Amino acid sequence: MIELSVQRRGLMLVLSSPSGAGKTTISRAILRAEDDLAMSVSVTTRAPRPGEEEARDYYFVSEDEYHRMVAAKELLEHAKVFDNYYGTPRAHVERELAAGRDVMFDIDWQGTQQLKASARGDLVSVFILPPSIKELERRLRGRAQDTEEVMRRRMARASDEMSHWPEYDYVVVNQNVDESIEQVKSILTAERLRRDRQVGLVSFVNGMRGEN
Ligand SMILES: Nc1nc2c(ncn2[C@@H]2O[C@H](COP(=O)(O)OP(=O)(O)O)[C@@H](O)[C@H]2O)c(=O)[nH]1
Ligand SMILES: [Mg+2]
Repeated sequence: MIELSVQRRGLMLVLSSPSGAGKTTISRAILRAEDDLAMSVSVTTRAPRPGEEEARDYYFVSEDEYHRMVAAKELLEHAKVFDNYYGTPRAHVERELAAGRDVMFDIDWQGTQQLKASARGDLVSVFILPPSIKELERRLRGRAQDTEEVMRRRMARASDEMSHWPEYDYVVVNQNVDESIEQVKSILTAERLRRDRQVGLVSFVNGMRGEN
């Protein structure tokens, strides 16, 4: 049996959320479950946290290197988030999309706006909200041994980031992580089936009609 597949245009799946809403857990699970989906690994000038790995979590770069990449237009989008610089290396994303694979991004609202401006038709954006502010605070506390002052700043940032939800195509409230994973997978499945992304449809259907 030959495997039939209609040639498809790769899409860009953006996940944004305030820190602590569960985005990393969700994106890792989706990456494991989905074929034809690559993760965009960003560059950042912030220091690696314990447990973070070069090239898996981020490419950790100096500020000089970051500014060089910006000037050389090697970043598809870039932004200062809180106290550090972040950006999406362009070459990897373009290679994956050209090969018909989808690419997932964990970027903030500033980066999402830039991608929207440069690639609206290929972009699918999802905002992940925590189920409540209490739960967000609990998750942020669980993760670090921060002082009260640092904790207050993290909550204020989360609140700022959260205000950007209306700029996204989809919103998932992460009450139950397994359910949220299924919901994001459903978004991906539906978006892959959009008529205008299935660029091989004309020849596919013409081929069938010509066979009669
Ligand atoms: N615009 C943009 N934002 C990014 C990029 N990489 C990560 N971010 C965002 O920067 C923020 C801080 O990320 P991180 O330092 O990993 O801390 P986190 O809040 O614990 O996830 C998050 O909102 C990320 O989505 C990037 O390449 N571009
Ligand atoms: Mg992160």
